[in-house]
Amino acid sequence: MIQPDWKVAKEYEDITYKKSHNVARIAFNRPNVRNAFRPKTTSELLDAFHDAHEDTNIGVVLLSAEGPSTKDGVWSFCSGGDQNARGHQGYVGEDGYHRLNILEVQRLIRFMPKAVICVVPGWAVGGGHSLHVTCDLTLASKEHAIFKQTDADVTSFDAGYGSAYLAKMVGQKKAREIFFLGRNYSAQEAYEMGMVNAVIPHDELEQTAFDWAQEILAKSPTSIKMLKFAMNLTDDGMVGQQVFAGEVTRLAYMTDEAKEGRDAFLEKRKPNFPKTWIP
Ligand code: S0N
Repeated sequence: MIQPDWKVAKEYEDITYKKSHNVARIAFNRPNVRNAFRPKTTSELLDAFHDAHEDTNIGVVLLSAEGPSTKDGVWSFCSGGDQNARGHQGYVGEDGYHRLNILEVQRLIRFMPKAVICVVPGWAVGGGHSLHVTCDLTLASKEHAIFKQTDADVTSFDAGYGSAYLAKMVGQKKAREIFFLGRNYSAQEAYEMGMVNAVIPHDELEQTAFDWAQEILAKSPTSIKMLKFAMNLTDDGMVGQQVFAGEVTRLAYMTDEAKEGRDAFLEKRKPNFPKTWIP
């Protein structure tokens, strides 16, 4: 078993961002408000996810949370949008503008060409619940994880991946129950519904997530990327096809035909493609 040797990748105010052994760990760091996100938090998440996306040494990303709360010792993953920052058109940043940019974070996770594992040490609520739904895999603390959808309590709802994709994951009836009743679900209940991959003793959660990451890192990177995009495709429509198609084009660039097509153009001659039509 490899022990992580986390090195700070970049300093932020609302999140922590570290790297070790080809794994990036991005973690919420507002435990005293149950890791609610404000526009500053989402801007920092976008920056860190973008870095992890671009860093060719990183193969797996963990989305986790620091904690517990220093006020009452309660663990949380994320309690969604910070209701103190909420205005009439979205969440208000330091510049006074209203934003809904957690959706951009969801899209970065969804289209990241690497596996993203959600590590849930406590409350996963509202937009925090939706983030776990958007990640590729979810590991949850046996003792402290609680899954809950409050979107309909506060009229701040995710009508995209958080609800519609959740319904594909746990079934229509269960997803409607989660959103319409807003009850608490334990890690075990979430596992039985099919929205959590494993229930892990709290003290072992972070190491287990790192171990899962190392297992994925041992696989073929192209296979992981293409399988992720293939599984996304049917739910992501033309955008899913675009993401998948980009990778198909990349593979085509590696053929002799592609080399000949480019060279012929640059040499101002007709292309002479190999006369082989592989079935
Ligand atoms: C998480 C809950 C269930 C925990 O309950 P508990 O343990 O009893 O703790 P509390 O005493 O309630 O909380 C402790 C302290 O933390 C503060 N706090 C907690 N959550 C938030 C929050 N979301 N915003 C601001 N502060 C929060 C408490 O106020 C308390 O502070 P002190 O100690 O000072 O009293 C419970 O806390 C809870 O239910 N929290 C609210 C959950 C919630 O309703 N979240 C919002 C849900 N909606 C979204 O997230 C929107 C999704 C979204 O972002 C989105 C989706 C699609 C399109 C656009 C958007 C978008 O809006 O951007």
